[in-house]
Amino acid sequence: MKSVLSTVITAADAAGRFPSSSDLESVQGSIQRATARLEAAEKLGSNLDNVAKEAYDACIKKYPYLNNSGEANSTDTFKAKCQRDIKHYLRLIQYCLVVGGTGPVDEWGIAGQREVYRSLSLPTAPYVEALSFARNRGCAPRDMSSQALTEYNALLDYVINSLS
Ligand SMILES: CCC1=C(C)/C(=C/C2=NC(=C\c3[nH]c(/C=C4\NC(=O)[C@H](C)[C@H]4CC)c(C)c3CCC(=O)O)/C(CCC(=O)O)=C2C)NC1=O
Repeated sequence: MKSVLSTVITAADAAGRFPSSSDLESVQGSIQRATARLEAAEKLGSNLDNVAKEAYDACIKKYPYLNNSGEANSTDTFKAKCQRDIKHYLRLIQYCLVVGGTGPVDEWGIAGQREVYRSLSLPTAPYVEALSFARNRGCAPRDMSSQALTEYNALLDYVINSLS
């Protein structure tokens, strides 16, 4: 799996050199943020079902047409899949917080997502709305420290951008 360390080492290796001091500084910076990221991972994990449910409710509220017959939130199966998809993204964000890089969401969430949604005729705007709701909902210090929230929000932004 990709992590901050393996990414830096692989890149240096591919260029046929040892990691430079700026490579190592970037690793060090990342390690210093590890406490904040692990806090965010833990707090998100303990509340993930609620965060996903709220995000789902917010996106359906914004796009109520999705409930219409034939649309993507019209059956119990579709509703469950929509909530599951949102949960997948949050779970992948949690993995990214733990490893300190975007590897998990790049590999399992973002690669190929457009093709999947296009082939299923799923609109991406509701995903953007759901994740944006989560993005604006998190509050420091109520939910986590401000450093932890910064790390969490950066990953939400990253996924939102990939879907926008
Ligand atoms: C780990 C990463 C990962 C992601 C992200 C993922 C997404 C994903 N969502 C799917 C389906 C789906 N996703 C939705 C979701 C929605 N319905 C709505 O109203 C909204 C637009 C949206 C929620 C925000 C629906 C309705 C389906 C079923 C579509 C169909 O069968 O036609 C499918 C097709 C396979 C299946 O039906 O399970 C994939 C691959 N799968 C993964 O493994």
